[in-house]
Amino acid sequence: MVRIEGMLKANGRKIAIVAGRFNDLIVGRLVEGAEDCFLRHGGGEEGLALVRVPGAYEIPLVAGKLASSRAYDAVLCLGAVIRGDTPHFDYIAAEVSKGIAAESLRTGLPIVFGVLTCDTMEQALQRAGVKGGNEGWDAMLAAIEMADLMPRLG
Ligand code: INI
Repeated sequence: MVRIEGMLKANGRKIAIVAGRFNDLIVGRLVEGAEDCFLRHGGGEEGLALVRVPGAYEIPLVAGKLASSRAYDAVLCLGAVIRGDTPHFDYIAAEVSKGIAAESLRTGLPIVFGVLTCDTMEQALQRAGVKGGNEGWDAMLAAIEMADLMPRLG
């Protein structure tokens, strides 16, 4: 049996981060976690690009454009959608998740989903590394693995 898997090495890799400005208290921490993960896995500062967009809803369009450019090995999407008193949350959460998946399949490039969808700000803070793990760090790890895996598939 041939086993094919991606290594967690970011040396020489180019990854674009697309991050929403909405809920920046959370998203800023996700960006910090993602950058830290990339550097700790051998990536260089010159290998990272950060594109800010107004909110999570705008992420898929920009992620798709970056993926189409073929200038990056992967695109990492970071955002935070937090439930309010109206159904707004459901529309944005559905569109951003569907949109990111669609752009990744359309372009054939890994576009990783690092968008938090939480009921409360407290849940979001916990997932942004205030108490424990940082989802931005975890999502970057997935991006590094996928960036290494894709060229191995031929
Ligand atoms: N954008 C987010 O990233 N998170 C949210 O929680 C959010 N809420 O709740 O409204 C949000 N709204 C903005 C949206 O993403 C767009 O930027 C806006 O609708 C303009 O298209």
